[in-house]
Amino acid sequence: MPTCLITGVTGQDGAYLSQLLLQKGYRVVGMMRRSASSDVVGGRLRWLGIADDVELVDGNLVDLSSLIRALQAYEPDEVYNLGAQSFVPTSWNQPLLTGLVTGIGTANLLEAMRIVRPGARFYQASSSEMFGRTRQPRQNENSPFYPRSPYGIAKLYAHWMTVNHRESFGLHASSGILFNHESPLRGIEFVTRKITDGVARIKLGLARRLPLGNLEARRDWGHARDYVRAMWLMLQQDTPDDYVVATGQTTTIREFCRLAFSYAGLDYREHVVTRHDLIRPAEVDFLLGDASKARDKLGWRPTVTLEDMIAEMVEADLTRHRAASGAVAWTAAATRHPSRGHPGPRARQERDLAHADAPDAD
Ligand code: NDP
Ligand code: GDR
Repeated sequence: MPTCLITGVTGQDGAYLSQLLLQKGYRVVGMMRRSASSDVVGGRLRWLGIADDVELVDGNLVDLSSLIRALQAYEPDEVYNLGAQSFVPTSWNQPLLTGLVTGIGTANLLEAMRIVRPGARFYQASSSEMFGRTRQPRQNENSPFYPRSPYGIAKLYAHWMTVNHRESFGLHASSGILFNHESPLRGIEFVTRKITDGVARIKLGLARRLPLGNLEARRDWGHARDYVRAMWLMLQQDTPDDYVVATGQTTTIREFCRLAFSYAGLDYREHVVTRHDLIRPAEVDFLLGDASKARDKLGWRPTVTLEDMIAEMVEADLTRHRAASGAVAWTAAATRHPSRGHPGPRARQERDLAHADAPDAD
């Protein structure tokens, strides 16, 4: 039975990747950083019903010794580095932390592998944010990088460290340059989930307005379940390499709003308001990925349409809010609104991080 180690196992992709690898017969070991709210933190794994099947190891990307110990203890065949400070707006408020976790953290893990487990295969979660202010109509593996945030810059460092460890030391290290991917397990602060959560709240009479920032930015959105399959495929290749993973379709935030609200029989123009403090100091205006290399070499293709993904996300948020009056659910969205009571500490923290992302409750 092959063993994998996943950093960022408590995040969206960590949960779906764990599910995929368990289905494929892997022993799945997930690295989890210590938290005072660990009962809430593992909620995505519980949502997928796999919490008891993933072995959790205490560790942190900024602590090299914890990475070395985890590699020594579990001797993984494959290591997936999904851990990061991944929210772009936070990276302007906490640029040094973002550099430390998202950038240096990757270098720590690569170094730990070089020392302890040089024969294992390594996946780095690189990002389309590295293309940033792109001038190319479609971005592929050869497109120039121009990151626009401390997050994008940290990811670029991590990306090149991955390439460099492959070329310098022969590590089987691959980098997936993934475009935005979403799901019902997406963090509430990211725009798609913020919108589907807002749609559900407005539909159920819990809110009337949804404040957003720039509605004209374009993103190439796919489904996380499809994208974690691409990660696994990369590590099954004889030769490590870098791959863009994207749908090849780009959509504005405005159009995403229109689709999500109309799915619930609502008109977004009656509910979405622009809040200027949600507009970023530097924006990535346009992303559209060309995943032909992943298609040709990995046989990877996306299977979920944007419309189907939006439907799945709105339905999940409606279900969460309907259930919220009863049991406490995994997410801030649910813990924040039960019976309009006080938000829990983690919900408050997430709301603050997202600049009071919750729709107006009046
Ligand atoms: P999430 O934000 O949902 O998850 C991030 C994970 O990283 C969480 O498990 C978090 O733990 C963990 N983490 C944060 N800091 C540390 C640390 N110091 N040490 C160890 N773990 C840490 O991200 P996604 O699942 O959406 O994305 C997975 C990866 O892919 C990230 O690296 C992201 O930057 C990258 N990416 C994501 C894309 C997307 O569209 N989703 C696109 C391209 C790249 P905790 O639960 O404790 O906070
Ligand atoms: P992004 O995702 O920055 O692309 O990074 P996010 O969903 O946060 O923003 C997408 C676009 O929506 C615009 N926007 C808003 N965004 C948020 N979060 N909240 C709002 O209210 C809002 N209004 C408009 C943004 O300006 C932006 O243009 C995600 C993360 O998962 C990264 O970790 C990953 O690397 C990239 O995707 C690919």
